[in-house]
Amino acid sequence: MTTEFKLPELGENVEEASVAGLLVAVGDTVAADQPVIEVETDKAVAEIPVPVGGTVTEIRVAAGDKITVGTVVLVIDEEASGAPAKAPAPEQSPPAPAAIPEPAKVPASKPAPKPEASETVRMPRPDPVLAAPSVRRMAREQGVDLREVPVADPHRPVTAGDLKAYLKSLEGATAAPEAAVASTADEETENDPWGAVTCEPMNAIRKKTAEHMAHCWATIPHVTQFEKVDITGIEAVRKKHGARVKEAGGKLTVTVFVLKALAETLQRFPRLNASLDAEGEQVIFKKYYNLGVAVDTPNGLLVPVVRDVDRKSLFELAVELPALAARARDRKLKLEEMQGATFTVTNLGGLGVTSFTPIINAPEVAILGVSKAALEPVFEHGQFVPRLLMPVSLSYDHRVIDGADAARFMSYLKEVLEQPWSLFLDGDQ
Ligand code: CAO
Repeated sequence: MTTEFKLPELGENVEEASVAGLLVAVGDTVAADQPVIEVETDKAVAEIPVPVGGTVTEIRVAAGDKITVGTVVLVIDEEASGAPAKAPAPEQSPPAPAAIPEPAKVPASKPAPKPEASETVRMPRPDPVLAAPSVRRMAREQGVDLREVPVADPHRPVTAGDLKAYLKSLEGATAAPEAAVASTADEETENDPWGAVTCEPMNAIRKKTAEHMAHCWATIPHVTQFEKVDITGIEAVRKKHGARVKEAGGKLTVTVFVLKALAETLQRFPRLNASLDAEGEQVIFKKYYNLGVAVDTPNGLLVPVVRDVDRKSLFELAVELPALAARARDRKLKLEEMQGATFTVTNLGGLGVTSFTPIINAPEVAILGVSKAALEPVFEHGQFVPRLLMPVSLSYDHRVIDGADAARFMSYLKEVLEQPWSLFLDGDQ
């Protein structure tokens, strides 16, 4: 049975996305829930999994395409699941061996010589040639210029099948394609004029992060203010109630308190819960408190959003945050879970960082960085006492927020974080 896999709903008001990359090729066997395509909206990059397993028999989109919800992305033959790769449909077929020019034998790690000219390779090719990241990587590791891989239709992406056929034609050895696939796990060592280097292609998340960070850094006049917050009281509440939260599947970490305190502080200082319109002429004040939380994942930085933090109890947040972070790390986030933030918090304290200047996540106008809490002697009532102090840093957009606004915001946030929290574990503030 064949199943057409269509682009699913991506989130509220998101109808269109561009294809950032294809993670499979025709002939690949996929499992249910395996990500097969990376899509990008103006806010995020996400990998979209297929609901069923089988063999990919057709791919109907290419990297760079703009597609809408409901577009058929690829076709899966469910019965062929686990079976050897099936021949692609005729119109998608890689060129038959006869169409491949007679190759010269070359070592797999050396750049391949250009094949003899043929009808197939002479056709105009888009530049850069379309291909999934996995195919590009395989080509790079085999020293193959993708423009040299013969394809029947130059406007569809070069598939792993095309590349394997080309490699096979070059090497004349049946083991070559398998060797090519296996070697994709290794990094290729090259030399620049000063020594050995290895190259790693940036994945879609990394590319999006790079682009977004460069935009934020270059366009927002940042100022960062620093403060130290006494979280000795928070630590006591964490110790007292941590086990209860753990039983409910949550984790009562300091980030949870910071989220709650931020929601309270942002209500008092609406200028920091705002954005600047595209023309830079209006400040848009948000009446909701959705807080982005930077999560460090094996694939790069992701910023899922905890919604309506002002309406949730500490307890609820302590259950929601680790689940959200786990979904981010397992690549299970939906696009809409990364959209709609009004302010972002980034906590590097758990990683031992003692201070840093976070970059504002546009279109937001401020971000709070949290660093590592440590016991410090504090002079109180004529003597030094040990207190747990946590450094925080607020970066703000100086077009919208003045230094004095930010100072008042920080001072209030400190006050909220230093309040007796145990009163609020279950209830809303
Ligand atoms: N000071 C001291 N200890 C801290 C701390 C801080 N500021 N923040 C967290 N910790 C501790 C926690 O208490 C926990 O210790 P225990 O397990 O002993 O209780 C440990 O560090 C790990 O915390 P956590 O990561 O499980 O939970 P969290 O709620 O504090 O953080 C999250 C959640 C998602 C923010 C975090 O896991 C994460 O990914 N941080 C990295 C964010 C990041 O990459 N930012 C950079 C963005 S710009 O590149």
